[in-house]
Amino acid sequence: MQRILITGALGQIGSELVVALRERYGCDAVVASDIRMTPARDADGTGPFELLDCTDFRQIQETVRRYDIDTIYHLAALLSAVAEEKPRVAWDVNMGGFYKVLEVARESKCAVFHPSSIGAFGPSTPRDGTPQDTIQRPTTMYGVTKVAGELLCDYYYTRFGVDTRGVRYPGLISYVAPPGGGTTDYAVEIFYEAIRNQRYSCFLEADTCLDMMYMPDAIKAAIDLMEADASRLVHRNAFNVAAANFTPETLAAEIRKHIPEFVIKYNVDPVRQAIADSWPASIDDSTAREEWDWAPSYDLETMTTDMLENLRKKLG
Ligand code: NAD
Ligand code: AKB
Repeated sequence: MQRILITGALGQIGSELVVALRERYGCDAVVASDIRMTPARDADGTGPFELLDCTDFRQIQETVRRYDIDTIYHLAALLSAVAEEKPRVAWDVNMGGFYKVLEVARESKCAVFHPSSIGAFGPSTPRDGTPQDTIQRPTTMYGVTKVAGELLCDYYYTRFGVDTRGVRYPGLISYVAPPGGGTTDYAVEIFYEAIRNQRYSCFLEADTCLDMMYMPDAIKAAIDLMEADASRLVHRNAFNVAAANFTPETLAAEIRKHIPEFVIKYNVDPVRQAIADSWPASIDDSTAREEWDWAPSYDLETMTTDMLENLRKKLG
């Protein structure tokens, strides 16, 4: 029986991963945790929740022992834009926290899911159709922690046999919880503003092309990889996964099919633009398709339709 701990469970991914894992393995089998507790809710409120700072080794160790955890989905981290504002904190949380999670996993023989990012690439990486194995010299603190995290995963697997697995997510789009301060956040904000005000001021340039993914596919990727037949996994860590590929202008045009009066303007933030410019325009996810049958369900059209429908319900 799986007994799962999720760190950073109140964030954009965790808010939906907790629900999906509880549906699959039972409510009591999934312990949600975060450094904060919102007054209104503790994850989805249907199972155990712990206040847990992932930089505190003892807290992780005690929680894993108390609940007899065998699998950790480690989501606690600072995202790219926030990490550029606070590089020291980003190093402490993204690197220090992950190292401690891996140490507890080694000690208690837990499997670990680690979400890396397209941010693990940099300006010297091939920009189009970025391969699975390629140059990784990121120029952001976020990217530095993601590459180091990928390497640590490989190290803990080969040196200690810890069952580490991970994907490189593109920008994630969802309506349940807001994004946590990334460079791709525009692709979520745009939907809120399209419904509320029929206009949006975008902080990236009109033709900034990036890979994106709808949250149901991101959740599926995490669970499918953790359940994949280990004997087929050549890479194990940091699989490129992609679903949709577009610019702000293309996304605005797609939204306009549903909200014809929608207008997009541009007020470019140089910091986030520089981060986006250092990332691939598109990544090649054929290795994930070969090794664990990765296949997304949503493209730009189906994601936009579903996002607008659900966000309209949410916003009343
Ligand atoms: P998020 O910012 O929405 O959530 C992160 C959560 O971590 C927050 O709830 C925060 O309170 C918590 N947290 C922060 N510091 C903590 C600490 N010291 N101890 C415990 N919890 C702490 O992030 P997310 O979008 O859910 O991302 C989760 C993971 O997925 C991150 O590693 C991120 O880099 C990665 N990722 C996300 C995206 C995306 O588009 N959302 C894309 C690629 C990779
Ligand atoms: C960010 O923009 O920081 C994240 C990511 C792609 O890692 N959404």
